[in-house]
Amino acid sequence: MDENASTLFQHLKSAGIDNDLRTLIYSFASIALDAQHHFPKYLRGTMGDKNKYGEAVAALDEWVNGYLCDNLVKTGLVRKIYSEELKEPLIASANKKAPFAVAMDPLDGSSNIVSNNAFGSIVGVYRDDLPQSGRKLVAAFYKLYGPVNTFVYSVGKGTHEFVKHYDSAGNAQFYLLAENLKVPEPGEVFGIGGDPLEWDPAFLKFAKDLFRKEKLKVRYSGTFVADFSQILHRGGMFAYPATKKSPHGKLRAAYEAATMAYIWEQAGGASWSGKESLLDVKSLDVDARTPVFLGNRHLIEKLKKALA
Ligand code: AFP
Repeated sequence: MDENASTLFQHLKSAGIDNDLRTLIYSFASIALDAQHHFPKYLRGTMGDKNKYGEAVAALDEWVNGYLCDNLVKTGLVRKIYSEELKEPLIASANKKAPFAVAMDPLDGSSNIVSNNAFGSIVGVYRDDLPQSGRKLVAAFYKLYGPVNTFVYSVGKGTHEFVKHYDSAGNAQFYLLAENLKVPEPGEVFGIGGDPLEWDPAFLKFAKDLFRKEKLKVRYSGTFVADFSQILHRGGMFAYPATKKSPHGKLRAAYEAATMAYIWEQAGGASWSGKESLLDVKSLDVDARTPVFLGNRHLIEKLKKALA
């Protein structure tokens, strides 16, 4: 890492965004850093309840959601939080006039907790209330809790990546790792979720061609943020398509897909839901799922033809 690299704070200061948005992004990055110190206490166990998708809730899911919500409210900048782990949106009654509504997946990839593989937190920031399409995002960011901790954000002026490291006083900071990341061409890896036996035959044929003709290699971790980081750095495609059993796919449009598509398109990639860019998906149901395809532009063009 370049020891003179700018910090996230400095980078946001020169990003030409208003003070509130800058403070929210910086605060979230700090909150997520603090949260991680507590992870060892919550690595085992599940809560009795299922979440609104009928999935088991890990102890860490529940704790991270609570910690992020409480601390986002404390910033005074968020009036409403929509979370994958909340049955109803959280209305911050003390912040009624606050500028932002937030959609988040507090702990993306919870099946990886027990095996100590990477997982993350995904946050999309809106000025207008949800439901909204991703076109209305004013900021999108994620934290990847991996072998090192990275934080990636976009405010519509490129996609920038930071890494946690320590300043000379021993305080943790995020330092700039890569500015204006661009999806590498021609693309190297393919992260694919779901059961191939359940895929639409047209998609299965397309997927085979990505191996045969495009020579992509498989990379799949079961954490969207981690698989996204692979394609952001290597190019290629991430897909979680519709299946016979799940015609809308698995990933959540507002909590995962739109936010990551924003970051991806800002890095020069293209996204697709099977019908439109993931940034155009607008459902009246904030909890809706969507098929997800993120890829190098030429791969998404091929996909559109394959699925037409
Ligand atoms: P959680 O946010 O509930 O942990 O969901 C993880 C996820 O939505 C996404 O991160 C992965 O890409 C996908 O599910 C993994 O699903 P499979 O276990 O079906 O591969």
